[in-house]
Amino acid sequence: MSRLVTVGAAQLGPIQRSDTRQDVVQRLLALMTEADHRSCDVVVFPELALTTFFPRWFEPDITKADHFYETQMPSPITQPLFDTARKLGIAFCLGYAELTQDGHRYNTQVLVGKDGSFLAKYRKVHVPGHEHHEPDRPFQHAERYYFEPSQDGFGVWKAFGGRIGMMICNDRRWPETYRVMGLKGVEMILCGYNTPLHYAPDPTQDKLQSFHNSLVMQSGAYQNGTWVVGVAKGGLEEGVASLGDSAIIAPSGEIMAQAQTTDDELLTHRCDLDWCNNYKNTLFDFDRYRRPDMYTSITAQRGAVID
Ligand code: CDT
Repeated sequence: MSRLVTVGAAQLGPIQRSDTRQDVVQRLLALMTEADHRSCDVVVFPELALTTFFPRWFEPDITKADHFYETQMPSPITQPLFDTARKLGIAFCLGYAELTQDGHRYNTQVLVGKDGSFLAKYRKVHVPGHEHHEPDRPFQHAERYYFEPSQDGFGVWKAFGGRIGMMICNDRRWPETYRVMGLKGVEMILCGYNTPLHYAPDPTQDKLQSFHNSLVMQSGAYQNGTWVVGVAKGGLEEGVASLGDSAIIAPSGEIMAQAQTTDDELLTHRCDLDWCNNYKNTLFDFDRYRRPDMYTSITAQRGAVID
């Protein structure tokens, strides 16, 4: 028996500051329509998919950036996404900046079901970058100013006949992200990202952006026996070049589909969730082979610690 989920990784090209939400929603709807033609069950959009990646600018009065955030989901502008999900019978996963009623700011991703109903919300745990203006950088990465890290941790939800998890961009670089979800039996992780090619704190990493992106998602998939769907907002956005390379990765760690452009592009794959068991029940049978007693405390280690 197979549990098949056809997933669409809906990569976006750049969103410029002058692009309206309505413009962007039209692009997302076009990708959903194409996903329908390609029989997708679920479409995954990138991190902060409704606006330009605004943490590249430092705005000392944060309230002047409020217009980049959503205060409700759906809103009158995003409602067509929910209506289209229901009409086409396609679920979607969408990243956006969230401003809550009580003034909290999160980097958020929602999962919406095939009937247009809300299934799950995830807020980014690993928030990278810096809190203060750093004028020597060619552009800012002030995510830690614009977003607070989530205290909710990593959820795994039952959907599409399997166990679905979510993570956002920098989360994908941390093995704990995958392992916490892996311990909850995750079978498909949905991840949106915005990754500038230039990393100001250590430019030697610039040429490795594509390699590191694949490295972390392929190893996270393999070591936890799960599908990983990584979806970029790529291309040249407000003068900043960002990585494309969206990919659908199997529990074997193999890339089954990968973006060829840094523009709006839909990649699809028919994912068999039962393939996860080939890894979860063998090499990565956690109950049989993991050694949590060896991981919980450094004092549990009998080996030498070299000063
Ligand atoms: N959006 C996001 O998390 N981007 C980071 C960029 C590197 S940290 C400045 C990433 O991990 O891809």
